[in-house]
Amino acid sequence: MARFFSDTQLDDMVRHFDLQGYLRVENALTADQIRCLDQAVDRHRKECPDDWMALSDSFCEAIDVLPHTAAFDEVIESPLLLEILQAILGENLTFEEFAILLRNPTANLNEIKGWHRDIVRDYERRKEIYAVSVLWYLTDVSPTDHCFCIVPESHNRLVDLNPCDVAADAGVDLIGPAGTAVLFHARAIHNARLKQTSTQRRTLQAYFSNRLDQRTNECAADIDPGLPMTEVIKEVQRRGKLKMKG
Ligand SMILES: O=C(O)CCC(=O)C(=O)O
Repeated sequence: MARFFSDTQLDDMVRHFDLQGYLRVENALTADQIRCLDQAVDRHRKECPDDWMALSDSFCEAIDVLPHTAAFDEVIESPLLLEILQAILGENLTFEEFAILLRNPTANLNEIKGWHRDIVRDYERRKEIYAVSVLWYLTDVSPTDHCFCIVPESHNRLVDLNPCDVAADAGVDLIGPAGTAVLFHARAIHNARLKQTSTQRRTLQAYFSNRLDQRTNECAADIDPGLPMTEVIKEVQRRGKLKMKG
């Protein structure tokens, strides 16, 4: 296998990820890849308008993308990212889910999701969450753009922190130029920090896990399969918030 990083660099990245619950990798995509992927996002919006869900006025997401196009396969199969993911998750690394996330300019800075952990939204089941999520920024995310933010160590040392008790301005903003990848432990408490003057942020997202562990879609397993996906996502959020409040 091609080696993008030395053993020492990989060890440092794994140590940072294990301790903090996240890792920022600049230049995870080339300028050519960013351009092609950006065009693929535009194509998907035009050709599959029904795949897109508006979850709030800033948040628009497409989750059933892969059956329609192979344009994003190279991101999921990125040898550079797989090298890091394998160092973190081991030989049983497996791909789980893919989505496109758009964060549009908005005057409403109340983020719909709020501080949360992914997958099993039930606070009591937080220790079951073992997936790693990767966000690839297709647009520059400057300090004045909507950004992903995270509470360091909340996947591990601060695992008993309840998302309901996290102050709105807490956490670390993860900004970076287009092409930056952000890896985070799905158990780490995170959110989107919305900014008044943001341009549209375009992000690709994939979840990876260990193939022997629980699958990431288990949290929606008992929800009526006839419900539109927007409603399923809202129901998962609603249940999670209820559980967090006890
Ligand atoms: O758009 C963002 O930065 C937040 C994403 C998020 O909350 C999630 O992936 O669960």
